[in-house]
Amino acid sequence: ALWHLSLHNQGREPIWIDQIRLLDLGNDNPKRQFILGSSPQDLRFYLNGWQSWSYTAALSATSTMPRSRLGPFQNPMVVNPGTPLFRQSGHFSSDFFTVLFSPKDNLGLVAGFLSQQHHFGSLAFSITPQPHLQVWANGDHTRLDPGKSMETDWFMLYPFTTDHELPLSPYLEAVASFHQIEQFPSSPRGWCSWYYYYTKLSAEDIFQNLRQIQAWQTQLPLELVQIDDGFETQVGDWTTFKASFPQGVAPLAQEIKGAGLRPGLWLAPFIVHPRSQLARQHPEWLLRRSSGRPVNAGFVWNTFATALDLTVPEALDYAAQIIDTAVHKWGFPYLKLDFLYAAALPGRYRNPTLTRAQVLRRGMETLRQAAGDETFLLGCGAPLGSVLGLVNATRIGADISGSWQPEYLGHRWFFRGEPHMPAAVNAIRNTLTRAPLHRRWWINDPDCLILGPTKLSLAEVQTLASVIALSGGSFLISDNLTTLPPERLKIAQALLPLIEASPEVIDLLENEYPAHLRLDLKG
Ligand code: 9PG
Repeated sequence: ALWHLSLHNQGREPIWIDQIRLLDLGNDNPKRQFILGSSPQDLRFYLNGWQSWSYTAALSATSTMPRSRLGPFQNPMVVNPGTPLFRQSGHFSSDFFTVLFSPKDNLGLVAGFLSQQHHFGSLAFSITPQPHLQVWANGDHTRLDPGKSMETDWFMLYPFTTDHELPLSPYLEAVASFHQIEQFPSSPRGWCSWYYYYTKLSAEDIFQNLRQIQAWQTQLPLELVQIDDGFETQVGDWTTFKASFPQGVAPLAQEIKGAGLRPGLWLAPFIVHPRSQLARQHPEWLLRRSSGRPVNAGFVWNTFATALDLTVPEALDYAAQIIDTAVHKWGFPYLKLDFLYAAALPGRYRNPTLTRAQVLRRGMETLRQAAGDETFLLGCGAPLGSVLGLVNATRIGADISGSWQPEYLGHRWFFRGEPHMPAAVNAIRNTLTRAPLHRRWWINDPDCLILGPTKLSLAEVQTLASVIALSGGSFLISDNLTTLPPERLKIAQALLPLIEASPEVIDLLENEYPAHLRLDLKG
């Protein structure tokens, strides 16, 4: 017996499926029903997480959505408040797009929004009481004039019946063309300070690693030196520097550039440390809950962070100023812009007529304008649909770490299975499940390689490094290069040539993509 998949608009308010202009289907399919195989139990659901770090995988229809057990510590960061987290098996949600697929019958359905300019689009699929897909644009205005109709984003939906083509391609390409994404730079190859030094970083550490990169220029030709978190006095206070950076970061940019390399800098322009000067001097720039307390942007840097309200013009100006300073005054042509979701938390915005998605999108447009078109922007902690066409690369998974499974302060048991926390296993999963986005929407950033001795076994280090290299995305080593054992350096030397291929070669490879490397939702 064949069963039907139907789109309907019950159960969640507000749902605008009737206002969404279905491409392809038009009025030809008034019942919006699709035959998707003989048994709902055979279906797979592709669950796309909201932002860079969010869990993404294809789940079987009888399984349960993974969710964090850390509640208000994690969820403000990685979960879209407008997308439900189901606890029952057979109930799933996804952000921006999804794929339903029956490997047994070789039938499937791709459903997704073309943009996130107005709303964070959400999708939910349940196999009971009968299999159905719900699609809605989050109605998240803090104040909506009654009777006023709201614009939403285009939505695309199509069935596929064969594995002779990449089923996601028409969707991914439609999204790219909507955002006029046409060409991609070559994938960055370099060094990043974070996963060895964390915030205990000094200007001297940057100099020493730079010297090592120069010394290895022939055996390991890197081109980017990216300074991560740890130079600023506090997250939010971007123009005051820690004692370990006595001259700030501008001389480092000079030095890196002088060595023929590209200087990169980490910034998190929308998130605010509660004990920063910024929070103290401009309490009116902070996004607040209805209680008046600043919003919770998640537990990071051992505190509950908060965020700017970008509908306060001075707050948005401040964020843009920092980008302008980093690019044009300090001399960084590469910026890693992190914790971008923080601009779109639920709260009492000064301008309540904008949706959270609009606030973030406008914030990102402003940052791109401040950076100029020539600057390489990497989006991190970024709701995927919101940065399309505005960044050159996007982090597509959780942070890697020196341990395979998530752990925190040495505790493992409590954090086991956490889906979005820093861990090699979480980074690798998303590198695989979001591989189709690479060079269609942006350059994928699978996060850094950690080569040196950690809790990871040598086999785990090799696995992590191989997955990163084969992804074709950014290839950044995050070790103390001056103490890296030669046999660990060899891993990077063996893999780097894969990334070095010119964009032309990569395009050619992709056009001739071997069938066995295609996104295989059966697997
Ligand atoms: C700098 C880091 C690095 C890293 C980024 C981001 O879930 N968490 O608490 C969480 C904390 C930090 C974090 C990601 C998640 O890392 O991804 O590469 O730049 O900030 O502070």
